[in-house]
Amino acid sequence: MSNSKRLRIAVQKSGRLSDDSIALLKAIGIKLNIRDRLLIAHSTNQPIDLLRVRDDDIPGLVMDGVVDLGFIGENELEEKMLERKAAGKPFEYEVLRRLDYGGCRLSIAVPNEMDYQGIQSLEGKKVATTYPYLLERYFKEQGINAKAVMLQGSVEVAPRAGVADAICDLVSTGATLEANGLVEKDVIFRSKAVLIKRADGELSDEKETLVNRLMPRVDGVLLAKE
Ligand code: PRT
Ligand code: ZN
Repeated sequence: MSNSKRLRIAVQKSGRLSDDSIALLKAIGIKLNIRDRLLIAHSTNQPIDLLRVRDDDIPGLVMDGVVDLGFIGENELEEKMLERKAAGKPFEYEVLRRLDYGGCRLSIAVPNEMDYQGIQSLEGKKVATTYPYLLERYFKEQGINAKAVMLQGSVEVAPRAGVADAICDLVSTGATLEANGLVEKDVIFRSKAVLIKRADGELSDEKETLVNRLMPRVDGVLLAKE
């Protein structure tokens, strides 16, 4: 549990959300001494520590109360929430702010040559994805009997490799789909980065005060960029 007196914030160590998240923390006046290989970074002017981890770990760290705040993509957050709910683990969190970076969509894409007449064309088919819970929820909502096949990487090559009939993956420009002979069909989830807080009511008064002092600064930075 996060019983340290210092506010603990989880950020992606190295990836698409890292630079913008660190830039936001710096823009709200938090001085950070980040050393590349270290898991922990201490602020030099605030009682704040950063935990630098893989993005996949961030929802769980917040939901288990190991950290107080976290920067995470809504896609990963929602997937992990569904996974933890199914496993009977704590899955609560509070969104403090939706941010202006990390934008992408989770979409179903099919091979160019497939005769796709809508989601019903996937009846009885296999769809490769890193987001099986989000995808199966969508299938259920649509009343489709299709199977989500979990792949941690290289999802876009699954149809060519004969592993699946279609894919469901994150898209931003669409260049990756095009390069792999795939066409985007159904957007199942739209995502941005969010700043979340543990929702178990365990933040000390000091930490709560600090968070309440920082949030108007976050709003100021977001507003200035509009
Ligand atoms: O190592 P770690 O586990 O921390 O990182 P990761 O490799 O899991 O994640 P990372 O850094 O790739 O992405 C982190 C988050 O950034 C995602 O969870 C999304 O919330 C967000 N994001 C925004 C994206 C994209 N845009 C994106 N385009 N994440 C991934 N992609 C990938 C996508 O999977 C596909 O392979 O980029 C490719 C498609 O891009 P386009 O431009 O060709 O469409
Ligand atoms: Zn990841």
